[in-house]
Parts: sequence; C-alpha cells; structure tokens
Amino acid sequence: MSEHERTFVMVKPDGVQRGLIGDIVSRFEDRGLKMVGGKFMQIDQELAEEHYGEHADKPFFDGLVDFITSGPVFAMVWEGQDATRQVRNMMGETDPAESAPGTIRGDYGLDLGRNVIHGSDHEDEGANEREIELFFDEDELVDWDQIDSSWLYE
Ligand code: IDP
Ligand code: MG
Repeated sequence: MSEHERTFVMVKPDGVQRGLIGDIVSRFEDRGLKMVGGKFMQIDQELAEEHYGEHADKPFFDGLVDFITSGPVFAMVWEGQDATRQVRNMMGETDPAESAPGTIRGDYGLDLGRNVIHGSDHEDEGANEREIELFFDEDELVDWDQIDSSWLYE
C-alpha cells in the first residue's frame, strides 16, 4: 500500500461558518496524514455542478449546489497510506445522525444536509484524482518530506 496515496477533502460552508477548520485539520494531522494542498475559496455554480455531477438527477441536487456555493470552503489534499479510506472512516456516515461519536460528522453534525465535510469516495475508483484535478492545479500541490515519517511507516 502506498504512503503517497492522495485524497481530496473539503470543509463545507457549514464547517467554515462554525469555525471547525482547525479541528478538522488537527484530526488529520494527528492521524499522521500529510497535507499537500490547501485552498480557502468560494465554489461557483459551474464547479459545484461538476463536482456533484453524479447526483444531478437526485431531488436534493439543487439544494446541495445552493448550499456548497453559499459561503467559503476549505479544500485540501491529504496524503498517506490508504488515505482515501481512512479519511472516509474518520468522517463517519453520510448522515451525521447515523455517524458514530468520534467521527467528524458524528461529533459535529445532526442533519444530512449539513454534514460539515466532503471526502472522495473510496468505493468510486478514480474519484480522488478527478476531484483533486477539479480543485487544484498541479503547481498548487506540494511534495515535501515529513521529518517523522519513519515513526509513522515501517
Ligand atoms: P458523501 O458526502 O458521504 O460522499 P453522497 O451520497 O456522495 O455522500 O452525497 C453527497 C452530499 O449530498 C452529502 O454529503 C450531503 O451533503 C448531500 N446529500 C446526500 N443525500 C442527501 C439527502 O437525501 N438529502 C439532502 N442532502 C443529501
Ligand atoms: Mg460522495
């Protein structure tokens, strides 16, 4: 398993408004994941519709696009062994009400439509690369060595 697997993660507008960026970044840092990209930004209609394209025919699509464009987000790329699946595990279920305490959505959310964080789907092959490319230019991602990586990986 590669230590260099990268996954796309985003604090949604509700998480930004509630001041949760720092807590969420801390959780991933504490876990041993490495941030290789980060961008505070506002998503426009076009990017929102593309990002959530798989849900275009769902009844909640328009509300989802309105919500994700309603305020700033913090988009990130995190790198580490099995990063996509581990981030999803740390996020909890899609519905915060079904998410275990200790997960991000289980600790910070109550409502399906306000679930604080997005992470690439580990069951959707290629979602990672697709979403990273959609949000970041190549030169916005930083290759760097973490001084303590020998204490994280055998
Ligand atoms: P995920 O974010 O856990 O990958 P998806 O099924 O990909 O979940 O749905 C994308 C986003 O759409 C969810 O995070 C949530 O914000 C929203 N969403 C999903 N299902 C519903 C719903 O039934 N009602 C309202 N919003 C929903
Ligand atoms: Mg999804």
